Amino acid sequence: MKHWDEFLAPYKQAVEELKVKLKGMRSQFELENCHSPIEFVTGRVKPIASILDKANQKNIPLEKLGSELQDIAGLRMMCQFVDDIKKVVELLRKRNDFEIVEERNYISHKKKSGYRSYHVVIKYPVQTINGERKILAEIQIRTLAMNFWATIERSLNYKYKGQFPEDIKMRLQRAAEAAFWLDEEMSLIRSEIKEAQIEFSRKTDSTDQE
Ligand code: 0O2
Repeated sequence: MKHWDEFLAPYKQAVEELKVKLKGMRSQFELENCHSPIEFVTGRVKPIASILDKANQKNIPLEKLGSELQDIAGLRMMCQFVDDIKKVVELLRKRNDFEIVEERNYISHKKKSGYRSYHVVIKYPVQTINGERKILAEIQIRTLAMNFWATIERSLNYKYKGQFPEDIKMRLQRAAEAAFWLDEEMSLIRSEIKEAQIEFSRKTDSTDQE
């Protein structure tokens, strides 16, 4: 147990630090009174049982967990609109407090399950009393609709251990499509709002000049 505590300590520290940093990005948008592409941020250290399950599934020996399991430290950034995801990824790419080692785009290439999300794997330096340690962390960026679907699918997966009955499988596929269309509709409404705002500011400008 002490061994796990020691192993997980830098991951816990990284998750805490990254939550503060990523939530800080949202606060900065609020301060500037502009639309924040980040709705909320969550973070977790993978439970030991899940680490062992995944290591087993992927044939990862325990001594290679740190270098091969990328999501022991996991962060999620939720966005309102699909376009916001791109903005968040660009903001992450500009940061110099970590290095991006991999990006996986499950939005343009959704998973067979129907899962959509953008994954950014980073190498994050943690300062410890024994010096710096660089650890891997995974940031998942997704819309509220993608998150809703993934959360429900995850709990069903837990219940059925991945062996979904056919009717549930079909409903999940339909729900994934519904989540996709919800994102599409919201994006369209969003451009409507933008256009209305431009129109409104043009009108107020011209009345000011009269
Ligand atoms: P948890 O409970 O979130 O920790 P893989 O081989 O596909 O399992 P890999 O290669 O490690 O995964 O990387 P990937 O696919 O980029 O990231 C895996 C993580 O993405 C998962 O972690 C989930 O968080 C999420 N994810 C991927 N596919 C699905 C899916 O079909 N449904 C849901 N709900 N989430 C998914 P874990 O460890 O599986 O789970």
